[in-house]
Amino acid sequence: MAKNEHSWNRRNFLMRTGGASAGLIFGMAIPFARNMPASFVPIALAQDASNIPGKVGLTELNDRPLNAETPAHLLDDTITPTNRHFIRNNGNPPEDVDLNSWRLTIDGLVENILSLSIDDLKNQFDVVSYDLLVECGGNGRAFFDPPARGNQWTYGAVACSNWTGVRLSDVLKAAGVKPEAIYTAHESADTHLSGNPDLQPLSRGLPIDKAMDPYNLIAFEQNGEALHPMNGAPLRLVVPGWPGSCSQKWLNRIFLRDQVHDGAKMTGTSYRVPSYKVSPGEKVATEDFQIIEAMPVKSLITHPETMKSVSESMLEVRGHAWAGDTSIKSVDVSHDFGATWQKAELTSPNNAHAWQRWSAQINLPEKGYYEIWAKATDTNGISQPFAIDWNPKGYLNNSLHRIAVKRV
Ligand SMILES: Nc1nc2c(c(=O)[nH]1)N[C@H]1C(S)=C(S)[C@@H](COP(=O)(O)O)O[C@H]1N2
Ligand SMILES: [Mo]
Repeated sequence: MAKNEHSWNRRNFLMRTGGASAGLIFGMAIPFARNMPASFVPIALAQDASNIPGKVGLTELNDRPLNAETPAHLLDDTITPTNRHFIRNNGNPPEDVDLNSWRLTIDGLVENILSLSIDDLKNQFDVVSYDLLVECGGNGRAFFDPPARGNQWTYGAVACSNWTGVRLSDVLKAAGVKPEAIYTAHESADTHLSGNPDLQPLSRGLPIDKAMDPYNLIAFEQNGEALHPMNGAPLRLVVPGWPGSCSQKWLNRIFLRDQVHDGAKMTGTSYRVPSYKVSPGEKVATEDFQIIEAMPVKSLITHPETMKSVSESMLEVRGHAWAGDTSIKSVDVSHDFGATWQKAELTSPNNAHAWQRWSAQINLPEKGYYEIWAKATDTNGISQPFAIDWNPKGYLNNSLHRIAVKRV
């Protein structure tokens, strides 16, 4: 909490002092100051390291439940190392996890109830590995104005690790989904923060069509090793393209239902947005909220690190871009507050649902403070917006990423 207050104060401080609009920042000239809108906030975020075992350089937002994000420049790898994969917990993770006695039950509206050990999964189904992107639905919430309650994620509640497991669709087929089933429901071994054993911290589900996407994995390995305990060891779902909450960690049960699943964090305003456009701060009735499905088009600048000083005029800028259930057509970058844009080079994804790398060489014409902005466009021609599409719980912020660069 204290850290969030700190960054809010810092933002307010920058807005109040108005240093940027005076054409100076950190004592440096801003060559493109004339392009900066009034009440514009230059980027300046403090970063804290945390001490979570097996994680390096994450910024801890909360310790109970544990929530930690990754600074953008530590997400520069094509495949996110496990020690940099963010953590989003809604409850208390299970302790003393035993790999050998772990069972995954598939029941509800199925022909055959299954109870599978991790070895059963490995022996009875195709084992596949994919690079799959997981992004929290609340990534970017910190920038909502008026603020939205919840973890104040900035940019780093997103990662693309290499996951190994079996296809969710193969396991569902083996169980034999009955025709009346329309939704999956997922349960796990983590416990509710209140300590009440009758409550679950999170139990999400998927419409059958999405559940049958061959890229959804029941994963037991992350980057070639056992899952990190905070990323769901020994078994989790990875459902790319949809909010991270669909990727149930510590998975021990999937049951099939003939109604939309109504487990913990499926109803009310959790992982839901108004079904129509609202203006910032508008009150919306709970019955007007709908479940978030595919995540929107987005990009991240992972190099250079924001606030870095560079001495050359030519600067390599790079990052990733992704778009829910579709892919990226182009990425454009600007170094003059959006007055002009240049096309970045873009690679194909390693597989469907992986993020795509992009890079650009940018010419900074003179010494001073610059911002680099990146804007991705998906294959449907939809681009990232400049302004946040505000909603009460602060979900789906895909406004374009900006970093600060000082040419000295
Ligand atoms: N069992 C369980 N699964 C969970 C959660 C949780 O709290 N409990 N959090 C979800 C949310 S909201 C997100 S964004 C992702 C984050 O995955 P990660 O912690 O491995 O990065 O896990 C999801 N799976
Ligand atoms: Mo999330």
